[in-house]
Amino acid sequence: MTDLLSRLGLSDVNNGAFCDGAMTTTGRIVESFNPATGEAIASVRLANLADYETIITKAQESFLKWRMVPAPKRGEIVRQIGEALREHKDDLGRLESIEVGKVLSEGLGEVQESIDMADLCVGMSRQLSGLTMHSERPQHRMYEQWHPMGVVGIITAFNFPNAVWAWNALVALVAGDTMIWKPSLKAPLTAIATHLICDKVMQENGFGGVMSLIIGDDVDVGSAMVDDRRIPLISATGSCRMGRIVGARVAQRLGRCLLELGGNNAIIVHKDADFDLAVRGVAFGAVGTAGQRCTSTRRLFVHSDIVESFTEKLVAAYDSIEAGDPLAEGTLLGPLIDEDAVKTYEAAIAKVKAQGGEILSGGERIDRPGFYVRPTVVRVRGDLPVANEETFAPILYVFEYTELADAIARQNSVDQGLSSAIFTDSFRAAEGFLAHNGSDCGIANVNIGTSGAEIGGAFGGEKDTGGGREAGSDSWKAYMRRQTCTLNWSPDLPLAQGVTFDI
Ligand code: UN1
Repeated sequence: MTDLLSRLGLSDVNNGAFCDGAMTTTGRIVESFNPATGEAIASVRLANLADYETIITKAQESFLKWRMVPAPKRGEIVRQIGEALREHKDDLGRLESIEVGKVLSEGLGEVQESIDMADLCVGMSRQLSGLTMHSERPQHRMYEQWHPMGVVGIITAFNFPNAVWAWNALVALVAGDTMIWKPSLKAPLTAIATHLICDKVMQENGFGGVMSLIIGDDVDVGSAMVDDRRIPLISATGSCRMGRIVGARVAQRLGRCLLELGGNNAIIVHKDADFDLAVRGVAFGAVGTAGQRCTSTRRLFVHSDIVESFTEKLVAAYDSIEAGDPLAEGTLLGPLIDEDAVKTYEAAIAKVKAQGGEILSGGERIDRPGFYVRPTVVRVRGDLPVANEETFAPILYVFEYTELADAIARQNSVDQGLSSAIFTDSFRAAEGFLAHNGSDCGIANVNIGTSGAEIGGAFGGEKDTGGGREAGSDSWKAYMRRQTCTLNWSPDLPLAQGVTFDI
């Protein structure tokens, strides 16, 4: 362990702020725990408001230089960041498994997601293109161009402590922005290691200060960032509760917000679904990452013709899943992040029982060190209000339906709108699910579960999920400012809309 930490530039007690190198922080000490054992890994001395002030000043200064670097040259530096992440993939993925309890293939997969982002952003750096329009005036030209925006504030959650940063940071880099990253206090070591790997590349290229990291409390550092007019864009990933606060505060100063918040994602298993495919898709969506993805599957709507046989197969699959050491080969189920998460799981199970849900599998804490719970399947007949809540744990609520339209309506009936899926071999059912009156989510899949999206698409969702889009497609537009330009190369000054003003 000590070797792994030192290879990643970490020590027993780490500074909580980095801007063109480590800063010396003096705040309270926060320990990061291995959720599989409950043991401390290493700790961080938190940063304070004075550190924040140093960082924002430097981020603004660095912006003046960084924005003038041609985008493809910025892309070339992002290519080098991708290489550095490749080089450290194994160590970083392992650290993530240790710090947040993801099974190793998911820890490595997350670093791969960041590498994929780097590759995407290299190409993106040559494609930040605007439209041209035809002017109504003779000898005039109209077009749109995209400029770097400034300092971007990136707030991330514990569950994707590497890739969600990369979704934002690498796009912001090619867009010409500088950035301040505030990670979750539950996964600070992965954040420091990620920052050190990537910022080394920035420093070697003469651009230290473009990327910075601040680990501090929400009440001072988080608040300062959210309210700071020097940060034109805050991109925040986390709970709906957090997003409501951040969204309102940023709106108060008329700043721009990119929110990627909770989900209460459902899979519909239609009567003609391929059973094996559907069981695997549902199990990965609901049990993978111990149900701690914003895209985790939380609700299942199964056609009444197959509900008994499908549920039986699913429960058999659940019963075969053993919890284990996230680093051990073959482990499918790791721990929840901390004791609070176990309490939240137990509180939800208590509500299930009180509200009349039938627990078919799981429903309790696993008796071993760390924060393990049994993945749980709940059969719902009638109403179960707790199923409308996003519990960040592996609890799956199974409903039955007869009409597809009804299943889609019930799927859409929750507050969040992140991810959704249908398993079917019917072309009509699939298209119906994807139609304007189909799924209301930002992500809608056919014969694929709700989680594990590729970075090439825009990622995010509607309603209480916050409406933001990160990662691929044209998400880069959120990190740049648009400018509409009209150029007159005629000897006259005609006015638009036929207005005359002759003096
Ligand atoms: C998250 O849980 O916040 O689609 C992100 C997925 C991953 C990202 C999840 N690519 O499940």
